[in-house]
Amino acid sequence: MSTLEIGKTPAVEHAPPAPASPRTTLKPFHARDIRPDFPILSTTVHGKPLVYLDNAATTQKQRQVIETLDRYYTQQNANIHRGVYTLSQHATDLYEQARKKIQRFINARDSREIIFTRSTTESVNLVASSYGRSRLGTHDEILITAMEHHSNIVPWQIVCEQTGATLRLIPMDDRGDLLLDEYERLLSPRTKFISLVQLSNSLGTINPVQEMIRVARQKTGAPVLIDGAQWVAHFPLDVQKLDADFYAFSGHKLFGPTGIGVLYGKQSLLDSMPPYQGGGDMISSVTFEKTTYNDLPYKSEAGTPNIAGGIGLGAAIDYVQSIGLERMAAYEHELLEYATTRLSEVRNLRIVGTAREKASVLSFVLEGAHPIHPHDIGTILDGEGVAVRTGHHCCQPVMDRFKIPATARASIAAYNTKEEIDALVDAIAKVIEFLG
Ligand code: C6P
Repeated sequence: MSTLEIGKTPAVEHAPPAPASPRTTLKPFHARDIRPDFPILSTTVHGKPLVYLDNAATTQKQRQVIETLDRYYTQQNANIHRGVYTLSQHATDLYEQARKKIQRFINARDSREIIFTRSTTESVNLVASSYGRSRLGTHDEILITAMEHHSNIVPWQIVCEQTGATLRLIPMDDRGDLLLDEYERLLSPRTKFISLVQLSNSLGTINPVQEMIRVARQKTGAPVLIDGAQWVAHFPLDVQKLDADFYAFSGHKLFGPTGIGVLYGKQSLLDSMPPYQGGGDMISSVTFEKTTYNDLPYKSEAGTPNIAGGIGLGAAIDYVQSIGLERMAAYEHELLEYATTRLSEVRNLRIVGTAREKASVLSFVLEGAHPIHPHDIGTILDGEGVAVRTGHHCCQPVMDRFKIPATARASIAAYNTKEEIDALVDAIAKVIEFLG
């Protein structure tokens, strides 16, 4: 029953987050403790149980998030920051509570430092457009790594085209580890912005971004943005300890809804930046002669936002915190080691990305006398119910660096199991049997 009772606040958003289920508080963590919370994981594909190993693309959603979205649209939907009526004020409260949950989740100093965006992509574009275009010029350099996702390359290329700044690359070795000596060498008074991926979606490399920020502080005054798209679902995050100036991530890779993302920014920087977009909500007053802007965070959030998405992301964060990211990370580490060992045993399979510190991602190619194209691998795996991503993973320069057109990529989340890794390996054996 979904009768709307205005004024009667659903308990879930106002009470402190309850554990997702009593099972999840048991230690040590195992995937079976949370799998029942994800309805899609018990479905079938081509008559086979779904083995979902494309978590770097997007994670599956748990009942708590699905129910939060359902409740929002059936009982709570109204536009926010606009209405004096109860429903609008309640929706506003829920949305702003979600912002505070995110603040606590990443340990930001102030909830005004949390900007809702559409995605990691939009978060990077916001900083590139607003900070990049207004502050950078000819002779300035922007530093990124050689393993960035396109969304942390192209916005900076656009800034370079518009301002005359130059894009510089921190190279990596054949394992997919950054060359940190080169990084230090590249840092100079010309460096005016640094944008680094924390966990590579194509190689699985964990970059030592805290140390890289520390070194940057010694050598330049350049702000540092961290692309945390892949990090947030796997490890705890403390933006103050990290000392990042900006941090970008997407809700949908953190068990939350699509279409909602976050940009964290230090307040002083966000305050000093011109607005990214103009429109409703981001203004304080408008006349045809002059417009003054709203305070943070609203200055950076023009127009009606993804209200349900923000509230749904809050529910996803409640869920993850009720389990504990440290416990999930320990389990995932063990699973990644198991998967690495099992895949390494497959004849003619080469793992692309063997960095010292890795998480979640296993990219591979099948070589030998008859190399098999990753798309063919993906198609046959799909027939076995195994979902992996194939292609360049929005990292074409990484493919060029490793002189390959594409990889097949399995990426794990906390709900994956060793049995699913075995199913992946069995399905790869079928690929080799058919096409090898
Ligand atoms: N990577 C993948 O399959 P969006 O699309 O804005 O939510 O996230 C962009 C993005 C930025 N940085 C990194 C490191 C990423 O992995 C991604 C998204 C997905 O690998 C989709 S291309």
